[in-house]
Amino acid sequence: MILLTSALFFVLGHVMSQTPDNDRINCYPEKGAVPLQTACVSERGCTWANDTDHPKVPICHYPADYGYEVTSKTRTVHGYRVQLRWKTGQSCAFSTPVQTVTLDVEHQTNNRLRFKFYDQSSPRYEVPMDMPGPDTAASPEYEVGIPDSGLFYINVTRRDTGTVIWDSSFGGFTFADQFLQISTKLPSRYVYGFGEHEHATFHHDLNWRTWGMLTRDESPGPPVQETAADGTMYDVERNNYGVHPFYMAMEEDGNAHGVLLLNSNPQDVTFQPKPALTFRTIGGVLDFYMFLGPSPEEVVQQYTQAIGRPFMPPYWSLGFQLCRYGYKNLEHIQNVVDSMRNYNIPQDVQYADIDYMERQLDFTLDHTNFHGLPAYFRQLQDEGMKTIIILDPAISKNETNYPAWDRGVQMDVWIKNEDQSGPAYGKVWPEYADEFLPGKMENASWDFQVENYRSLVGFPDFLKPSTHDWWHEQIVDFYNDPTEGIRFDGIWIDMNEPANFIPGNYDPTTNSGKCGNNIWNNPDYTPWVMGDLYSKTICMDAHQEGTDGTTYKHYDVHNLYGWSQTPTTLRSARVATGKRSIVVTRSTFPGSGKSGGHWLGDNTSKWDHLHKSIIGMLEFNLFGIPYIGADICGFWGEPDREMCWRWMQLGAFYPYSRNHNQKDVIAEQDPSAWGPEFAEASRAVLLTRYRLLPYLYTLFYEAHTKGSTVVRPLLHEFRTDRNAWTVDRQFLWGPALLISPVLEQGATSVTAYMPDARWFDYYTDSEVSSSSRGSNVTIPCDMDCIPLHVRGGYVIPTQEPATNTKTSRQNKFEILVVLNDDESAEGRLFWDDGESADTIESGDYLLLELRANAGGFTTIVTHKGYQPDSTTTIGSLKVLGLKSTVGEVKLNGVSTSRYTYRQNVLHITGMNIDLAASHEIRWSKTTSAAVHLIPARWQLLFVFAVLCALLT
Ligand code: MIG
Repeated sequence: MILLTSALFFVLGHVMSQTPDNDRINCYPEKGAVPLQTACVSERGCTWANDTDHPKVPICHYPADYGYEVTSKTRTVHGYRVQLRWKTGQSCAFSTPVQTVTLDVEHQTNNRLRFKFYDQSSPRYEVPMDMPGPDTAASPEYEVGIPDSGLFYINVTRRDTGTVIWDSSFGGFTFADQFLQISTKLPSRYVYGFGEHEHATFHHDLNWRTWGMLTRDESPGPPVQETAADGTMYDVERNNYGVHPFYMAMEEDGNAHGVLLLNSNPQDVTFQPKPALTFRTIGGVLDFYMFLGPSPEEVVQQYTQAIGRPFMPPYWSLGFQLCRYGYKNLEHIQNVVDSMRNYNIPQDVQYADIDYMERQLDFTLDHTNFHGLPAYFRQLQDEGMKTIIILDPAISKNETNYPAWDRGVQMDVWIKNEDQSGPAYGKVWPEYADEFLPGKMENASWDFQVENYRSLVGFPDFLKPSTHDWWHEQIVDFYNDPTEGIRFDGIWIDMNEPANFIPGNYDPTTNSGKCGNNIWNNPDYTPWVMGDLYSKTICMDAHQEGTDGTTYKHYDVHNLYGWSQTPTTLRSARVATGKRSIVVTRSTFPGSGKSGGHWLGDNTSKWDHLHKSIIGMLEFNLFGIPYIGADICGFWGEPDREMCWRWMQLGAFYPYSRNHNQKDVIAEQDPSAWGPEFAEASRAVLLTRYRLLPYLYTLFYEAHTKGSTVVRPLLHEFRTDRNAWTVDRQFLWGPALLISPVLEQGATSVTAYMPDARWFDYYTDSEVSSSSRGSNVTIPCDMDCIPLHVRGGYVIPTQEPATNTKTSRQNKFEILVVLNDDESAEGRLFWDDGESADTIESGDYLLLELRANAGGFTTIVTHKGYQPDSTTTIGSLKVLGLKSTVGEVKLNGVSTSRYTYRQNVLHITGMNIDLAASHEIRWSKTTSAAVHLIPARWQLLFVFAVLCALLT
């Protein structure tokens, strides 16, 4: 390597830079920009260098000394306050740099660090989210480095290993009004998170990839093409429904940390192969929270401690759920439910999509096609099933006597236009009443329909307290209305990005959308999101209101729309139903997991979406939203039978297991629609799910109380195993159940990675050869198969299944003990009535510790606040992995003969012992086996001793 003495030099006509390719932070980051040398150097203050062949290395990049200088650094109670000054005369490509920026470093706890850049002299927008403040940090796991003077940078080192986990010593740090940027080096190439997007792999591709974050009604799929300034095409990754500026990164030694940028403005991140990461946002402040782990699981626990722990779902919501868009009438739903029952396929929940409404108006019923729906849903409930209805946020203004609109006006709930002269109108689903329709044309183009059929709608401002009252009133009234209403059990909230079918606010002159040309709608820098900021939504300059007279630009809070709707919807559903309820929301933000689950949106009935759904599921577990699943068998497009079959097998292991279909799809894709063989395969895999539900439910208890993941990436359990860092075609339920689904057409086997642990085949109880530990195995897998393995060291509570949870909950428990190499195992069972609200808070639950070793198994009741029905006992116990034979079994001190011991599997049946009591089950070896364990030279002595003992 040549020693460089100046910043630039020329070789063969190329402008060279001394900054290595992978250290170059792009100074022309805007979409479709064509960098110009003069502008780069004179307007942007950047370095021009075209000395690379790599098409993605930026030609125009920030000089290493671009940024702020430290003017003072003082100690504070919890850390430091640092004052920064924009370097004199430095250019900024986008908006106005804040001249004096304050950085507060807070050592919040030993494992949580916050550092926040803001403008002390002029308050800026900050996310209205309750985050915990500083607590004690007596011996922090991190150390923060900031120079006392000169060019500013910040680095963070993990104390006990010396690993630098954050290092912003790159050029380009900017804190301008509408362009805030900071870059950091990454400690490894293994980075996970950021959303919501469809990623091709769970670990990020760091080869110059940019991901925009702006909540948008956008189906997951491949990048879209947009046209650059010079007419060439470039790719933009799709920004999907939610926004999660959070990542977790591995360090080379298997430690992990997480970073949240608490910022809700439109933003993007760019990875480059240094490895490094650049954050760019166009408003708010740079408020970082760092979580030190050190295990990936601890990162998520610490992250959810800060943003809020996941809600506890009702037990029924872990059952199988069925939905489609385009049920034609009540009979259509009834036929599907009947057909499910005819095949005895488990089902807990039946949905109604917007079809049930009159002209897609919230809180109405289509009396022509769904007149009997409320009665039918009550009947299903009486039979032990549950129901979920959809609600969209946008409310039509073109109705007469429509309480949802009229009360909304009275209570002043609508998001307003910029000058606050009225609501910011859009057009979404709701249609005009027939008498207002200018000649309905069913086969008209989408644009024609939107222009001519669709009403103007207002968007409730869910940041505003009066909107919560209004929404609550509508939900409760609808629930209780004897003619119009539906007694749902849960609510599904859709279109809450918020989605709008016209670009921006309704403009009567064009009969379409339009936004004023200003810094909110057309900022200098538009992050890498599809289209304009306001495409598919309302204008960014729209006016919103918070508590105590706070006002917001939609620009700042657009990403919070679904986030602000979810908790209030859950509260209303709880009040209406008087029970624990559930909300499934399309748009999410950090903290959404406290009150909502999520489905991965409008996926496609294509094979690759099986794999993508696993990645999405793993990501949402990182985001603290473990109640997650994808539309089983796909939303768009006609499903293929084999694909749908395999998808039912995979989907049986989504925490949120729902088969859902699009309206125009002709095929029914529910598991009863494909004939008896398909039905039988779906029934079998769903029964396996139902058998495992006590374990899944307990994992949700742990997510709710400790913030653990439910669906867990392999790397969370095997963090020092590099192979596990990239596994995303398999996943775990908690620590103990490994799921290795078939994801390819025509496959008759699965290649599964078996991390270094003791594993048993769930179905056959046979042990996986110890030589396979830490390697790939090929598992033959016919159409009936989805490989499941249980892990040594864990006790898994299961229950005899049934076709819905109301019944299965009364069946006997079957405890599965899977011994580790040292013949120990442990686990837990959380159990309550499954549907009362706040049982954990009120203590109305049962918690059992389950422990086993070579000689026995105990259940210890550690919390006894619930007594199950007398039928719900522990019926059986199965112990895998014993190393010696069993000759005697004692149940609470009493010998029993109701057991078998075959091929190292002890199976004790007919136990029927009270679930809510502590028990001890002992087993011992037969004498001959015991003698076997004694070294040969002692055997004679042993026999002698036994004889003596017998004689005395
Ligand atoms: O514009 O309610 O993602 O699950 O079936 C489509 C109809 C509106 C989008 C949701 C989808 C739902 C559909 N909705």
